[in-house]
Amino acid sequence: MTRFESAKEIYKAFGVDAEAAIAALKEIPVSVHCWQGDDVIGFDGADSLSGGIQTTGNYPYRARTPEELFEDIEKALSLMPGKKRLNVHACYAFLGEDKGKVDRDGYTYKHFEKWVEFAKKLGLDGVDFNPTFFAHPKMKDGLSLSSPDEETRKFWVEHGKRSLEIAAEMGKAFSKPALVNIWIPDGFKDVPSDRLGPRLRLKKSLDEMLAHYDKEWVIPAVESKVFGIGVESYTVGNNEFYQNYAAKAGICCLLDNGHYHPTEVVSDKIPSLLAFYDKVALHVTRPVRWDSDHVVLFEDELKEIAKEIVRNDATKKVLIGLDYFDASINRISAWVTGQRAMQKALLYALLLPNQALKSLQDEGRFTEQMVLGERVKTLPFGDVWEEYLKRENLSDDYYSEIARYEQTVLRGRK
Ligand code: RNT
Ligand code: ZN
Repeated sequence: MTRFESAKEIYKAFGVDAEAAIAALKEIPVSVHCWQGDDVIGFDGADSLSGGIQTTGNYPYRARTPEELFEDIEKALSLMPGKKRLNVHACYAFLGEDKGKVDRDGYTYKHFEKWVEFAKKLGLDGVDFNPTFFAHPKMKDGLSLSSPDEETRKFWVEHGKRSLEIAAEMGKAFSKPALVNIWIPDGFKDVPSDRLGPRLRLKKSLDEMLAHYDKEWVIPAVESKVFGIGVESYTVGNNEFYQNYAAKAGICCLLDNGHYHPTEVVSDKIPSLLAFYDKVALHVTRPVRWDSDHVVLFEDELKEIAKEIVRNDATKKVLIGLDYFDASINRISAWVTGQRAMQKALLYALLLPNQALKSLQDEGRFTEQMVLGERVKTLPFGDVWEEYLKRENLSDDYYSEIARYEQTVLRGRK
């Protein structure tokens, strides 16, 4: 009997079908962010990151050109199991001869066609898109969509509109809707004198942006945040603002698990939103003391997030995207480690006797619920994970391949 066969028997005794878990896992898309490979710099002119977010670390071999980034993404994706989408930011536009002539308010689908071709070549499930409201000279006093300067505000509204148009083409290209996530860094370092004005302007800007968009192929989402580096005192787009906006506008909320107070958890917010929304989007990250965007690891809160997705039958409702950027280690390894952690957490949740646990709760049998909850923590999860990797033609050792790639490809980049 193989280890997997033995594990299957053990899970069966708990009423869990390991084959069904593997089959279900294969169908859950995870959107892989393009921005881990180049420290969130992009192709459209920025040479550093700003807007309250920061990449730290000096590991060499950052992808400096579109070619290098594509090469690295291809390598990283080849080591990731499961169904994958690619998440592209507007600052990764291929401007070509438009460089210096067309700004973010004028980007069109043609500037992103290479991403779509690339994703198709790799056999991905689709592409998601993000307008980039940061690291750009048109940010005025740290504000974009909430700026009191009408020219600035309009510029960013136009960028948002272009982004929704671009995403519609991306959605059509795969016959799968594209998520368009709106995150802005707008906020103040110190105590503001007016907290409402910026929010009213943001509301107006979103209304203008979302007045017309392709409802068939685009899923707009808004991502809230509690604070950012340099904007510690006030964030325009906080949780209350966006949750109410999304509810009224009939769009989606995106929860980034680095964007709340340190003891607040996103796992508990998912079911609250599922009670009201058809879809909920996630940015899965790992905040360490702040929104540090560390590489996602197979940890307790990630397991809780995965449980909420799986046991609420929400694998089609919760749109999972990754959002971390670590420049202190091999960036390809960072990418793969985080994506695999997400996959592990989903498999872990799929292998739990969720129905039995729910029944115990409903019947008030809390002692047994606790005991069963503890017993299942030590089931042979690793053997099922190994089997899943084998079926995906992958090995648990992905580092050897990354080390080889570092030697043969990355080292030549100096
Ligand atoms: C920033 C947000 C945002 C960005 C990406 C690059 O705090 O999490 O989602 O990380 O858009
Ligand atoms: Zn995010």
